Amino acid sequence: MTFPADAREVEPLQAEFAEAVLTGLSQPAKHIPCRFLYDARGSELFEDITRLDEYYPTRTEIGLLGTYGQEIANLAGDGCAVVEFGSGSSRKTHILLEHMKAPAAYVPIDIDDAALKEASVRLERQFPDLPIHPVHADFSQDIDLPDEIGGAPRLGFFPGSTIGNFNLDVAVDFLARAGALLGEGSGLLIGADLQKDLDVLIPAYDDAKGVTAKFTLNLIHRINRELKGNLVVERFAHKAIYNDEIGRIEIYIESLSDQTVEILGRRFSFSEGERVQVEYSHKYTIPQFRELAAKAGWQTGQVWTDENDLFSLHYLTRA
Ligand code: SAH
Ligand code: AVI
Repeated sequence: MTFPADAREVEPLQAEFAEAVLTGLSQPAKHIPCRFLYDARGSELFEDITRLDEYYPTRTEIGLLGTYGQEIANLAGDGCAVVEFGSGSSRKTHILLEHMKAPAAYVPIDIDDAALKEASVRLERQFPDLPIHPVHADFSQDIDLPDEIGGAPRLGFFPGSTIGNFNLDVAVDFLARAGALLGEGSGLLIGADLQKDLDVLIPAYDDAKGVTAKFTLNLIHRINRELKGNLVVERFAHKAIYNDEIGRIEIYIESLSDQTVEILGRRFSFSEGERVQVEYSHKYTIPQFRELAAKAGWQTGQVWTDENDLFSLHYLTRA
């Protein structure tokens, strides 16, 4: 395995965190971009979410990959370099790799270095002959693929419906940049969560054990630790609502009282009930998602769904 120099070193990432928090909390509608939810603890908590009964996306997508893995591998062809966006624990990747014929390399890309390294070491043990080239980077910025993968055909893999965490226009922009990065003739296997009844959707983002709340509120601990914050976590709450008009879950940190806090020596006031938006999770219909992919220059092809129409996996190609 090769660990190239981080595309963005730790210091700039922390400066970006400071800038995002100070700017985001100065706006009339307070917000912090969701990528900052994923420090080492955030990634662990996300893993705990994926194992909750209420959180259907992970097990459903794993089921789809198991059932249709061979069909997917046949579409991708032999000798592909698999490039995974937001790889996290890479828990789904082995299912894909096991079906693929002579994959040329695996390139996991993630903003959380700890998760990236742990997953790469684990996959290296599982696939000792597969070259693994982890890239520690923010995929919302321009990134380069490692030179080592050379001219191998590329299969992008973007599971989990992480695409849903982008606003719709940002999602189109991301898909267009991913297309340019992967290049002509590449494929992209992408998971997209589907619209469904609220009695299934809401508990997936507001579970009985409070794990999702811990994941959201971990951002407060991160602010306190990394940005000299003095926020008292018990004075805030996790709030998940469904925006029916846009078709997305919206996650907020809600202030439980009027209060003033300090971050990096600056004061921020919150009124009781005021919310800081920290994540969106868009839910699509299949035609909506295909339209979004087409807008970004991808050709839409096969779509696989589970028997309850909870989740969809799309195979896109780039001419
Ligand atoms: N692919 C895994 C993990 C999804 S969780 C799955 O399907 O279960 C989302 C992952 O994307 C996390 O590992 C997080 O660290 C990563 N991530 C979020 N925003 C990112 C960004 N802007 N750049 C790179 N990685 C990001
Ligand atoms: C990573 N992403 C696809 C998750 C989702 O379902 O939108 C993040 C998440 N946030 C709370 N629960 C899960």
